[in-house]
Amino acid sequence: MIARMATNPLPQFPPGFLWGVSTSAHQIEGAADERDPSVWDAFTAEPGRIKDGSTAEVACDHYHRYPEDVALLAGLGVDAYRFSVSWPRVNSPGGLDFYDRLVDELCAADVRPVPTLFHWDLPLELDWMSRDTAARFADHAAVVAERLGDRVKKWITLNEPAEHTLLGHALGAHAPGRRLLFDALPVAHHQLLAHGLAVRALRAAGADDIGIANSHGPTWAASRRTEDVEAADFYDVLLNRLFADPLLLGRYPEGIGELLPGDVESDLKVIAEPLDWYGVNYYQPTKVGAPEGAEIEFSGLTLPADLPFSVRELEGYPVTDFGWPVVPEALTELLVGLRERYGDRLPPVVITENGCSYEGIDDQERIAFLDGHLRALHRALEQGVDVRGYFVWSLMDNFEWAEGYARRFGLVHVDYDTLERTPKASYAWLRDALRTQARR
Ligand code: IFM
Repeated sequence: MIARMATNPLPQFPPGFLWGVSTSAHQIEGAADERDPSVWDAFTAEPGRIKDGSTAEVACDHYHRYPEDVALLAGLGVDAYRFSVSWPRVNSPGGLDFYDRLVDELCAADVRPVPTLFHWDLPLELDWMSRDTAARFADHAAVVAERLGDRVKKWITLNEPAEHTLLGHALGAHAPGRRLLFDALPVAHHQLLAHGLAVRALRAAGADDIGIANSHGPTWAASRRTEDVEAADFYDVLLNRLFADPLLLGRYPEGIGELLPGDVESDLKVIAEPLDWYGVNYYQPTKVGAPEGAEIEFSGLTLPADLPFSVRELEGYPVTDFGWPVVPEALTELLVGLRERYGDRLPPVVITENGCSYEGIDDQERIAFLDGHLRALHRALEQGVDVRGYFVWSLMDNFEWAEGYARRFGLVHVDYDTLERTPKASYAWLRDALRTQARR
């Protein structure tokens, strides 16, 4: 385990800054036969849905190997571990016992547990097109809080409802595989409502440290031409404002509320329940221009020709093995932009995901990526954005949804034949970088 790349020490982050790593249940747990099915199990079983034909039935077998994984977290020296609680597992007999054991193991290792209550693995019998799913999610939140709330202090309601809506329900590239395009909007609204109801349920259970993990990235117009700027603005609404505006401003971006079912105004009061912090998942900026009348291949997706925008290639930047451009400075721009847009309505920010996919154990590119993004984050702090924590995606290589196991985002390599874990160079680099931080 050698972190060869010589970098200058990172700048000092404020005392109490929360350092962590993230995973999600469906991507690492395995033990699919020891829980109820989710929409992802059904989707994966459809031929051609997962690029390498794999399933998450075993994944990293974290369900059985969690003590080894917690030891890796302790060795890394992080303060916190963001994982997700599988809703179908919670619904299964004995399912919550697993999270009980995991949380105990984390506490014993002095790593703070930070559960996400929903990270895309919806119980198979539920459907986000139905409003009732929001109420069911609040029940789920209450059940988990009652069991874990004595040891869990920091909570995340949803992970990336934007991706779950767009990829899962609008474009059909993720479970449940629907291609509803703009008719998928109720899925966004019902997840937001679910979030607000869950915040109330968590508060009723005594929680006072609640956030959400929303994906964000700057949208760059392909040119200054009006049609490109308007198309980029439309894309920005879908990716950045559709979820953040209702949460932080208590209203939908112009033109959206009218398209939604039910008493939207009264739902917005629930959705905008005050948050203790706001989680940002950042990966890349996107260049967007006017529609070009052709299908577009983007990030492993086929975008239809009839969208009111077209995503363009961002030239001049290195790319990860996934083809995602590496643009650390866009993280500073994003955070400063969020502060400008939401002002005092923006609670303290935590970066709940940031990372990259590269092959290999001597992953010097990942070290450069993390180093660059942490410096960019520090520049946002210097510019007055209140950022309180940073979580790397991901602790270990895992099931990357429709890409299967082909994309490796981990600080720890997983051999999918033997399930052996091998810390990569980036693991040693992060461990050593954290030792140079004053921390408390
Ligand atoms: O693996 C995903 C994660 O589940 C959600 N955020 C983005 C990651 C990388 O694609």
